[in-house]
Amino acid sequence: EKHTPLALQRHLYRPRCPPVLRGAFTVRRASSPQSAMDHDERIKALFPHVHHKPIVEIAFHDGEKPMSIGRPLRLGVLFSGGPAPGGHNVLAGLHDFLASRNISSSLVGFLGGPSGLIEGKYKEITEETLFRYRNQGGFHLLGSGRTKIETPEQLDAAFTTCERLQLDGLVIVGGDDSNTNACVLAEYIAARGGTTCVVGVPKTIDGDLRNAYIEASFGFDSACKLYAEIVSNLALDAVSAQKVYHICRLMGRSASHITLEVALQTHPNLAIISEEVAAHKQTLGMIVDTIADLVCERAALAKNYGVIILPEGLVEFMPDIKSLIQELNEVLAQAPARNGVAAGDAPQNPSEEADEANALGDPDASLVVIRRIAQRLSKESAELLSSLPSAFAVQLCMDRDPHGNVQVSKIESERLVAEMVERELEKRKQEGTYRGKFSAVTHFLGYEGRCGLPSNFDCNYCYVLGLVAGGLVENGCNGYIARATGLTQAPELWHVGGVPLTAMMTIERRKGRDIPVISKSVVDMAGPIFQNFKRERHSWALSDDYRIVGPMQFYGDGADCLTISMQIGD
Ligand code: FBP
Repeated sequence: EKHTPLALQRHLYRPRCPPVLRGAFTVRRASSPQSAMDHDERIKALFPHVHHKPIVEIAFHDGEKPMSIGRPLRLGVLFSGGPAPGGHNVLAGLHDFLASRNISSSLVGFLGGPSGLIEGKYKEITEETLFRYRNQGGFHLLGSGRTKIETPEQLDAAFTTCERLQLDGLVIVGGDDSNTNACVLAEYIAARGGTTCVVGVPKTIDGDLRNAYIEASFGFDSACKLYAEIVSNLALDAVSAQKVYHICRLMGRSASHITLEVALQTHPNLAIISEEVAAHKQTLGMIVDTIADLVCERAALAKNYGVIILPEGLVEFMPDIKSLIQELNEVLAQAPARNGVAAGDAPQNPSEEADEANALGDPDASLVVIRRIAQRLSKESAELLSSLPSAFAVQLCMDRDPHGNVQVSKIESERLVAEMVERELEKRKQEGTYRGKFSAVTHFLGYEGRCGLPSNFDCNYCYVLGLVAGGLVENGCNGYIARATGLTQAPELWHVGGVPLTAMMTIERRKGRDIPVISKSVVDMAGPIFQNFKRERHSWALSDDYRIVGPMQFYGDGADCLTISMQIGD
């Protein structure tokens, strides 16, 4: 197989890491036992075996003691949740750690995410299987999934697999929920007298697994660089052709870190940040007005083009849409939602009626059903539903998950906003307050950001996290997450070690139950990253101060540059 010079360069890239990880190292205590972020007593009661442990750090092996070869270890690893660039380098780090300590060690990868562990589906990871995946994007060597390990049956099945395969360690590569699950599993295994040590690795492009202990999740740096490249290309298109507004929705369901970072990198005319929308209780109408005002102001300067970015999770942060969704969930969940039509029976309730209209693909029937659903909503929500472009009303009422809930991530908020702005501008035209031309092209920048080539940073970071996770397992750090700190410095200067997962936990009420969770970090509006954006954004609105970032660099100047928000920190 012939490789391009870049492909070859990536295959041969040797991740940089702190020198301590290159030789035999020890893991030592670096703090007193850590309390949970909040609700310490409740967390203690839930995790008696893994709570109140100290932070640990990796340090040079004490030179006076003889260097020892590690005992052979058998390790399992799985990817959980959405892919993020760099995941394969976690496997590479784990593999190389094991190989460096004892060549009789082995690494198994569970297929398709946590379900692979539950069902005992795995494959051995050897240098031969791994070498083509080093420094490459995707999670496809193993696959990933969103199954959770939380019910008694799932926990028991996971435990059984660990016992059957005699795993010394299990490394779970995931986001906040997956690491919460990792902690639950660590506790469960310890309580049953198992010896498998569960260790987490912080992953997610969304960047919302970040707290006092974890500086960054892997994947964020690469995904933002790719999205920024695309947004700045669209900005160049806008200013060149001078005829359209590019409206882009960027991934990140719960937090707007990606949108904020891409805004800082590319200087769009407008960037909407969900956390600010929620804080200022901005309704859909207010957001539509903000965009329409911008379009009018730019039109007055003869600029009928521009770039607007918004986060994937926006709809859930607008108070009016949020209440509408909550009400719809209640009305539509009156009967189990199903795909397709009730066999033979006449529709019984809104949920079934919606299914039927949807299955028939009849837009008029759908609208009749939506009108009927609206009758069961509060006055405000009914009015909002009927004011939405019909495609969105249909999307809200008909596209539901297996629990009957509205699938918020499927809502094309960029199209919703574009259509409503168009309507608003038409109104202003009639009133004589606007005379420009508005044409919007919408984009969703999502999945393409999760599997691209990892940046040098993510290659290094993931490899280091893999090595560290191996070290944590070897030292029996059950219920820990691997970490590296000082990430704005050169990798050779990073500090590495582990933090007990319970130290990052609190209790939150979700779906009517109090449960232990690792909280998602959302954009801190008082923090330096948002404040920096707030200071700058006004100058981006009318001027075309687009920053054209170009493709991610892998060598030469700028190749090791971090995303702006990681450089500023919160
Ligand atoms: P993770 O938190 O699992 O890393 O996934 C993040 C994400 O990429 C979000 O940005 C997005 O909302 C979601 O995954 C989409 O997930 P799915 O693959 O299930 O459509």
